[in-house]
Amino acid sequence: MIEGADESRPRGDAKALRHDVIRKLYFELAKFPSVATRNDLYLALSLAVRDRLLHRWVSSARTYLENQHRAVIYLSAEYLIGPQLGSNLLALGLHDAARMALEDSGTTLDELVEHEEEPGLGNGGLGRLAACYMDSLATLDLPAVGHGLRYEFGIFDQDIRDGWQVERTDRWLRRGNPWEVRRYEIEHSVGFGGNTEHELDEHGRMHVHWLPERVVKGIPYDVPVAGYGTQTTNFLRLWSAVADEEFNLDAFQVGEYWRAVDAKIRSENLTKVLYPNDSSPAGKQLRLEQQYFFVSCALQDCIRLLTSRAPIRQFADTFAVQLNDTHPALAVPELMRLLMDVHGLGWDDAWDQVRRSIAYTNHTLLPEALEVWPLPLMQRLLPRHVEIIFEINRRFLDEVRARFPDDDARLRRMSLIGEDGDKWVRMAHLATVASHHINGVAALHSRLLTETVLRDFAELWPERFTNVTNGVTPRRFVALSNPRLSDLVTEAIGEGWIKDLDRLRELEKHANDAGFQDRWHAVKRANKQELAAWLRSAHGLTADPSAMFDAQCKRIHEYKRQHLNLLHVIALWDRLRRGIDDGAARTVLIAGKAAPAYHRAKLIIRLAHGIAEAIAEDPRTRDRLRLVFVPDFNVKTAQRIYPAADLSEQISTAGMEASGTGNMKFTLNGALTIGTLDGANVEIREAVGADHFFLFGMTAEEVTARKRAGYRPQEEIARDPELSRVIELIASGAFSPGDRGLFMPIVDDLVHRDPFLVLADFRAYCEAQARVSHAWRTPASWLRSSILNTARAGKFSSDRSISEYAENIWRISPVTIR
Ligand code: F58
Repeated sequence: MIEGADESRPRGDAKALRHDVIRKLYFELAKFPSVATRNDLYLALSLAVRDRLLHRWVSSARTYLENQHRAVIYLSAEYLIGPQLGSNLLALGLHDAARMALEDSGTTLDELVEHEEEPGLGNGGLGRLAACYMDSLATLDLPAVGHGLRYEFGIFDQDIRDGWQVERTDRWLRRGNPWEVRRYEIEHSVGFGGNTEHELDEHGRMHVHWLPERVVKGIPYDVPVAGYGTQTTNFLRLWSAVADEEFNLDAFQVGEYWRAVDAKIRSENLTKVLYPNDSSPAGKQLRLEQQYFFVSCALQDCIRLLTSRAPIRQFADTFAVQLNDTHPALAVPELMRLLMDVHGLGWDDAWDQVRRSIAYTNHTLLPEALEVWPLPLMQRLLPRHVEIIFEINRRFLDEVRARFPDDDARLRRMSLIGEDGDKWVRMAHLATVASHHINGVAALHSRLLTETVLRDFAELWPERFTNVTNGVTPRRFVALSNPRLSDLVTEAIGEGWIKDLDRLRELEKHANDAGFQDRWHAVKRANKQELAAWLRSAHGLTADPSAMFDAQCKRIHEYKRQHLNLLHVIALWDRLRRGIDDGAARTVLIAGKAAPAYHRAKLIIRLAHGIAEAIAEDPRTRDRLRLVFVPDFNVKTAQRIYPAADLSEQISTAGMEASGTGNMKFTLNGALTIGTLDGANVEIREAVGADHFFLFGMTAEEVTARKRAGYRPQEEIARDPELSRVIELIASGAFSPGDRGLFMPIVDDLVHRDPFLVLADFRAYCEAQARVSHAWRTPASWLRSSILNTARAGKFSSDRSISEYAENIWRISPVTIR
């Protein structure tokens, strides 16, 4: 045993850091300073910072190991962690040291931070939430491991060509990834296919053997997650698939080299690429394989750790397993299988462990987003798991039958197996039946969950259902991305807010102070100038920093209604052409990726570009209105946009956005919201005050009632001449010169179906926008509202969310690292 950890502790001053950067250049990268590229310097600095992280990480691991604390096992198919250098420097308090360490190196810290390519291991809100939660878990000193997948290619990069989205593969690993540590000593085998054998032993007990047809090996790459202002450093364990045998020897010996290599390639395809779908899951076999692969690795890994020091029966006392949506729901049958078939527990004991360890978070009510897998596919791929699912279902339906006798319709609704001609495994039902708690992600969403998709379950087990409203990390989304605002806030109220976001409330006392408002304004203006300069230099786009920055950034989806935003932009443009100016110049920023197969979403992006061009070409309008589509929305671009926004667009059809988290990031950065009563908007409005929020549109109940009564979008057009004109402008080819048919699919759908009630909310939206313009014309009161938005947004810290999970769902408490 080699001791001496204390001598190994790297120092945090600029001189030591500089020394280490140079050593990393020499001994990790085989370069000397005068030939080092920017990437070399980025890697060298990151590796030097990583040493400092690893030191804390090792202390954390050691403390957890010695004291056997209950830990969170967060299971998520996605983690959208964003670039790591800046956030790790912030957590370690090394920003100034790093800046100084790079003096006369030929580069600057800002350049190196900008150079980093972010790991795009997620689609959108759900993946980013998992990353915020990992940050808060570490910051709150809660022991946690996040398990996920190490996709070789993350979410695609979005290029725009002639106004169309073009996808480019995300080769994020090509220049090296200094933040991961491969664990060579750990690997787990994951089986697929084959069949099961049942055998009675001499005591009459059944033993089941699963004989998989093929086996893939999972190897872990760990990414440290440092808490802010604490020693605690947790980690993400991302699993990568490799072939079980480097070569299939039999095939090799008979000279079939290609067949031998083929199996290897097939195994390694498993973790090649993230499915770029948001809201509707891909029903692809490979996706199911990915899901099973990572939960199996994660659970085997937990059991490996547990059984090295405690009996298997302590699983549930040792681990609180959280399912981030249903993507990891195979954890339920897999844990049953491991406990029974591998570790010899009986059904009841195994089920008790499952029920006491697993909890499930639901992120969507959209019917097309609820995951189901074809039963035959699952039977082929995971025969043993299907047997277990059937047995869970049999016992579960007996329980339902006992509570609700003679109610076959209910049994059919609740079964884990859906039958509508074909048979499906309903993953939300599987997750719900096994979980001690099921939560939605905002108050409204959690209520609707118990009234709609999981209604029968909530009736059966009301005590299991709860809400945890989402939150976002103030470290990345304020302290790191908005340094000007952070400095101003810290000067006014001290730096405690970064770990205790409710302290922002102390800003309220400055909200009426003209001097403070001026400084608040100066921060926003500088952020807007910086964004405008970047848009110009990186993309050749024009934004006007003296105009209101009106921003909508999120995946492109009809339910999020970017097209409602566009209809309003067209109305403004048309008014300007007719000499009607509401006195508020605007730059409307839209950003977001469309799923590659979601043609309507891609057409909406194309429409945005058509409108942007028409406005920019018209000398009567271009100085008063701009539409800018910001390409390739990801964590890095997000960090540029939130600090610069004046107005946040949260305009989904009520009842459809589970929570939203961008809404919180905008609010924290002092943007005012125009929004519907949907998701967490409801709580944001409650928190900041109705006077500082521009509300419009139907409620979720009104949406349901309206649809039930038979909604006819043509009637909306008939009674609203401006709406009629706007639709007519699109149909006439005003935004697609030479091709009147281009946007017809959008027009037709709005006029004849309009499933997201865009037209029904159009007038109310325009009226709310008129209130926005009116408010904008009185800067002092706008600034006051802006300050109050920030001051009252403390609730939306992910620290608050994680404290609620820890207390009410996981029952774990903080551990101080020695
Ligand atoms: C999002 N879901 C919700 N899903 O839409 C959003 O309202 C919420 O704030 C957020 O989760 C966090 O709770 C979401 O992002 C996905 O991206 C899935 C990816 C995999 C396929 C199915 C959708």
